[in-house]
Amino acid sequence: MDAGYQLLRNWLPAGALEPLRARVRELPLTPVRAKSGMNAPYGVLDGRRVRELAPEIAALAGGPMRAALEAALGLRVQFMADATRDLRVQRYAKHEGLFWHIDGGTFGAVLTLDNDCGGRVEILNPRVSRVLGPATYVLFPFQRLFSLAGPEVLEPAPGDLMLIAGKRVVHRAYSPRDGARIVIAASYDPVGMRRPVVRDAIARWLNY
Ligand SMILES: O=C(O)CCC(=O)C(=O)O
Ligand SMILES: [Fe+2]
Repeated sequence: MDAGYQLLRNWLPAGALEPLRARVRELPLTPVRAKSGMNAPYGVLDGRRVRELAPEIAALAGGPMRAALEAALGLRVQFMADATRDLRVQRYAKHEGLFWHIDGGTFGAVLTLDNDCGGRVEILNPRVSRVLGPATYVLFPFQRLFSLAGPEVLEPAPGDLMLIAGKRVVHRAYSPRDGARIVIAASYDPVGMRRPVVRDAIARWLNY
């Protein structure tokens, strides 16, 4: 993953998409509201609730999605050791999404189930990300600056799996039109990695 990401088109076997999508559509996502311009709104169901309500989604993220990431990396990974943030179902309606950020987990796998809103992911290359990564915390009022840095723009279709070195490359999700993009997103660390204690505490305080 030299570019910091890989998009596996049509990763989900035909026949698996419809039932999974129907299952995810019935889950009760919680709206995340925009807090004083620090984030964009979107809907989310966190890892604890996903495991309670839809254990088969946790099995998908802990099994085949993880295996796809391991194959791409040539490295063993496990869920990030945080049962709230390691797995989410996320829904971005028109003008919703995630501001430019880097992830808490080292790697991510994001399976798109619905995308009828032109929903996209934009990713800055690793070189630019090295410079701008730390600035995601202070430049959140100036989102346009990141967009000027020439991101790769992906428009994942239902069934596509995106693998991303989410802590290394600055990225965002955005839905420009009516409709919604719905994803299963999971975060992983290399097996045996120690989590940064202080950074995790701050992330939990900011996110939930
Ligand atoms: O929706 C996506 O494709 C990206 C999600 C993401 O960046 C995240 O959950 O951290
Ligand atoms: Fe992310």
